[in-house]
Amino acid sequence: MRNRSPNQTHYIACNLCEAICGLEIVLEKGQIKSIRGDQNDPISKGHICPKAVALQDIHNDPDRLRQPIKKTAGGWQQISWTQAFDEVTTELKNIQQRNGKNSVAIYLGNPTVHNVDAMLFGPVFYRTLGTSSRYSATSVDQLPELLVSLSMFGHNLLVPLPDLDRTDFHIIFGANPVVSNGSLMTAPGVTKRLQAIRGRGGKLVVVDPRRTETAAIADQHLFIKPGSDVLMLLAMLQVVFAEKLQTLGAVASFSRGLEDIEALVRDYPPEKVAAVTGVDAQALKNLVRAFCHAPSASCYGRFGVSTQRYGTLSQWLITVFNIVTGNLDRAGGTLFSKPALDIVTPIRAGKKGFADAFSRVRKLPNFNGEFPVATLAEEITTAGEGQIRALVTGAGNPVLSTPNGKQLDAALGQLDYMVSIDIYLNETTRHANIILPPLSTLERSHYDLAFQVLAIRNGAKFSRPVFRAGKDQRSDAQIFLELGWRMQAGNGFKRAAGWLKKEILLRLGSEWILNKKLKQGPYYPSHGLDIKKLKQNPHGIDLGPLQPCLPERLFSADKMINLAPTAFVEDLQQAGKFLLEDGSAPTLKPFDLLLIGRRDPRTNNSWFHNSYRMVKGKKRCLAFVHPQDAQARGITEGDEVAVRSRVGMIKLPVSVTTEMMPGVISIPHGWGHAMDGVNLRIAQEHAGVNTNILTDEQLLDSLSGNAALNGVPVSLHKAAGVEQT
Ligand SMILES: Nc1nc2c(c(=O)[nH]1)N[C@H]1C(S)=C(S)[C@@H](COP(=O)(O)OP(=O)(O)OC[C@H]3O[C@@H](n4cnc5c(=O)[nH]c(N)nc54)[C@H](O)[C@@H]3O)O[C@H]1N2
Ligand SMILES: Nc1nc2c(c(=O)[nH]1)N[C@H]1C(S)=C(S)[C@@H](COP(=O)(O)OP(=O)(O)OC[C@H]3O[C@@H](n4cnc5c(=O)[nH]c(N)nc54)[C@H](O)[C@@H]3O)O[C@H]1N2
Ligand code: SF4
Ligand SMILES: [Mo]
Repeated sequence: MRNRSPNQTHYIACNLCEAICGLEIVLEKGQIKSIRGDQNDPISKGHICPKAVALQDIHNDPDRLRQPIKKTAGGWQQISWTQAFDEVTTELKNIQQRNGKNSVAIYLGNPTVHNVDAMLFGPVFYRTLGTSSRYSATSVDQLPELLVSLSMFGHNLLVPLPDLDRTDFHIIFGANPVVSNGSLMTAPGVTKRLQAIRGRGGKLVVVDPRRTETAAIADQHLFIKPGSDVLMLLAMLQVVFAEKLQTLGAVASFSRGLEDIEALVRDYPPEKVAAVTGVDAQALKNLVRAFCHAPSASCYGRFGVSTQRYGTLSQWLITVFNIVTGNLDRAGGTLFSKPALDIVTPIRAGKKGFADAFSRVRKLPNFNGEFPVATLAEEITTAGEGQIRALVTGAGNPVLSTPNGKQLDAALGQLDYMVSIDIYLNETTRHANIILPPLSTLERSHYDLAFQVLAIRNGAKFSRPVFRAGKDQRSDAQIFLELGWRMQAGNGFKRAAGWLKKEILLRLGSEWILNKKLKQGPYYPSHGLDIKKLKQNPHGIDLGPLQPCLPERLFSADKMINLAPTAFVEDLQQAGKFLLEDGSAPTLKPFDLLLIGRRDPRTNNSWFHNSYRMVKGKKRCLAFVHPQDAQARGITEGDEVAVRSRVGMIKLPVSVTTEMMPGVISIPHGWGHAMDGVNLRIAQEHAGVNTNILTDEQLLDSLSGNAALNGVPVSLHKAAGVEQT
């Protein structure tokens, strides 16, 4: 129950990151007085991080756009929504008429999945735009996990989730949840949950090239050379089979391919891979034995694993490791969720979901209808049939978030037309002809369609808007539906039908759709769970721990788990030879260090630096290197250094620390705001540099085309005397 007047206190889910913590927001005279963790949220139980408090800065930010702006010879000008919609759709139509549908591309960024209106109504616009030139932040992030789930379980969203609250042994590869608050595992207050594993006598092990904040609360940390996880995982599986520890447990009767896995891993004993991975063979064996002998165990790998050259193979082997140790679909192992509103629905008939088409220039496979964003720049700059001439971005900042950012920045400058649906004039949207700004988080209602599916505990929550939007503002629903019907091709009748559909959907709104789908969901019969019920429970509803649900939940045509998908096996056979012969990513002179990334509690990818409380204090855009690597180059703490890769060079200050593995350098992403034409006044004063000037658009996960943002070969020098290129 609300303990204050509803006009004063609001309970909502924070939708900045995947933890979806409950917030308590107290207003006084229409202004935010406080933002705290909602103690009565049954799942987040009061957890909050520093970013949630900055939601008020985004809301109040004078630089945030509230009305459309148009680039003119005399600078940016505010225009009416009607003019903006007219001009945007006329231009896009003309370009498509002249050059074909695919000449207009679309890129969707991360906040899209944190936005229920964009999830529900965006597709109306994408459909009438009718382009196959689609890209998103998925291919600089979790594409490998999705591909593994599709190939093994039959659906990209059937991601096995670690049962953190009940597991007895947890291994983390390439994730830093203490800082990131978790990804592909919605687990608010994750630090406490991880500490609780140890509290109940369990073990926590972290495998990471940096001794991270998560490693600091673990029983054991193992350094691993970036990009070599695939070898470590092969060796872990080799030990399982060599020591006859394999068991399929509950999934035995509907799994196939166990013998294939056994044959594949035979050639990778721990001793053979140790020189490449840097992981001691005995330590690896002990780890596997302890994992197998624990009452329950879960192995989890995330961003650092996915964004490397063998991202898909590594994610596959992590899933296989969980399965062959008997830990899939059991309490304390890994499980699937049972969401109140299920977005795991059958894939469109006639589509495989992967490699249904290949990109024009580099022939990279598409996934779920999207091409890898690493190929976007060349699709814009390479002339010929199908060349991209115009771009729509929605909630994305690819200039700062995708590999070879400088190349993409230049390519965006060559477009005939660009429109951005975004709340800021930033590094990417400065290239737009028109920017259409939707509402801010606090001005819209919300239901977490995606993250309830990825939650380690089933739950449901509906958030009402904290603030009423101004009358000149437009919601995502209004923007996408308006663009959608205006792009509707065909004659008068078809367009009239499109207009009618828009009007109906606008009237019904997302609430009506959510309510309808909740009523079709599994908790309507048992809990009466609909929108009304959620509104009566503003703190959210706990629907209990994850439960075994296989084989019913499988989407594969034969209702089997495929342990050894052919494409993965073939890719491994090719990669394996190379990995053992040459080491992980080749560290050829002059590129003798491997670059990895780093997150920080007060960043949110690229777009949270215009809040003073998020940037004040010590500089955080620093390169971290091991003392040995610094000394060899005459570098000391605080020096300005030059880091160079095949594609670019950046200069930034260095911090020398033994938390790094020797041979590895770490630089955070999301910085680099000192670009002409950006209007983020605070961010520009704390600009930092863009590490994606170094990441290489040619360095990809071999199977999926996901960007290998980690393990990039670079060189390091003192900056003095190094020419800017
Ligand atoms: N080197 C390196 N690169 C990385 C990463 C890394 O770790 N290292 N991380 C990668 C990952 S995991 C991700 S997810 C991507 C993110 O990549 P992107 O999604 O491309 O970038 P973001 O920084 O999330 O930018 C979000 C954009 O949305 C806008 N925005 C914010 N809220 C809203 C809203 O409600 N509506 C609309 N329409 N716009 C909004 C912001 O102004 C900003 O322009 O970056 C990736 N890039
Ligand atoms: N504060 C904050 N929180 C965030 C975000 C943010 O920008 N700031 N972004 C959000 C988003 S969009 C996402 S996707 C999640 C990501 O959340 P996480 O998956 O937790 O990702 P990171 O925190 O980047 O941690 C990746 C780890 O991988 C390690 N690593 C790098 N290369 C390798 C390798 O080759 N092998 C192994 N084993 N490890 C490697 C890095 O050292 C790092 O510690 O975070 C979300 N939460
Ligand atoms: S952890 Fe994520 S969801 Fe929770 S308060 Fe912080 S940003 Fe919001
Ligand atoms: Mo992400």
